Amino acid sequence: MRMTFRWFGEGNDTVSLDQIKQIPGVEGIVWALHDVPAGEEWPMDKILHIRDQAHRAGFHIDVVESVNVHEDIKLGLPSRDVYIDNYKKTIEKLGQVGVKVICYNFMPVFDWVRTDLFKEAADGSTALFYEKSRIEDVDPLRLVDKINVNPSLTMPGWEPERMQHLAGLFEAYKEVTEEHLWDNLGYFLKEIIPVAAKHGIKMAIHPDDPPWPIFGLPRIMTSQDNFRRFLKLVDSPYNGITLCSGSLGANTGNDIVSMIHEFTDRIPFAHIRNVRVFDNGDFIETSHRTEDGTVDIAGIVKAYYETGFNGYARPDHGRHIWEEQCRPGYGLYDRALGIMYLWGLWDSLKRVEHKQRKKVVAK
Ligand code: CS2
Ligand code: MN
Repeated sequence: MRMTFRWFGEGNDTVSLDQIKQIPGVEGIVWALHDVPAGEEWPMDKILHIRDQAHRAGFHIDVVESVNVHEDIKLGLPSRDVYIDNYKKTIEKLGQVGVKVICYNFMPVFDWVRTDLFKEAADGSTALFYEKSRIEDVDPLRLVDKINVNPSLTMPGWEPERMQHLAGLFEAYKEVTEEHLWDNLGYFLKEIIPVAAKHGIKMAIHPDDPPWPIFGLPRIMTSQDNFRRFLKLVDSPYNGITLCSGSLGANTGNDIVSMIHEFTDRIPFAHIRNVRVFDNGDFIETSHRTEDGTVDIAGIVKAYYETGFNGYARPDHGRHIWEEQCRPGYGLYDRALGIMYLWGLWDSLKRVEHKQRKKVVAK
């Protein structure tokens, strides 16, 4: 398990590279050019700028999250070919600077969706929260108005520019079924995977978060069956998964341990975090500790250990604790605690294995 930490870049993150350096065992940052709109080719000078900063701080830049996919590609519009071409050029450039994994997602319109970014827990910490009824009963276009009056609801994928086009986007997606989305994903993969393979880059799709359709928009990266289907779209080691335990874990029907065993050679990147799912379908993000949520983090780390996982991992979202002011879900403290929990589990598995080996040798 090669530990990494997401960093949003200078001026765009409350956490510094120097702080990340003090978290034990972190070897690389997970990065992106957050100011380049989806569909545009990434400029080399900006890529090199981040690379140099990371290298100076002693980190590698092997993992990019995310190179976002333009809506026209997901919609399957004729204009997609231009955006796919730009995507290929970006892959090529990232290959030139030694990137090994590109994380992306294929969620229509929105990235992860929550109803509360700072939901307070009994201990005074706050965390990202999803209140099912608030999403299900809502007309997304009316939700946009609510967000405008309450900026704390702002989420990735909810940028003001995007909001302006929201009505048009919903109109465009009206006719798009899950099967269309599968076709459009297949088309995209057949174009980009050969380019990624040529440059030694593993593409790693992120599950939909939450893993079910919202606002009447189709979502397909949601379950073990669908990931199995996804991997067959292009059966190549360069077509892989970012296995995000928190996203998939919001549906308690998802058996993440089983997914790790089944998809073992196709998981170049692991997001490890916990959530607590309530009986009514609401969920809140918790500490990484197994007991605090409904996701079996200990079982997941054990599954990675047993399958000889040698890919990249990162703690995913964290709570906001010790009064830290930070990007929602992306503070320093709780993610650092998460890393230490993951190392604790990992190292004890290693220790047990060595002891068992010694016993066998002694016999
Ligand atoms: C989120 C997403 O759960 C997560 O990791 O932070 O924003 C994620 O980065 C994207 O969906 C990946 O493309
Ligand atoms: Mn994730």
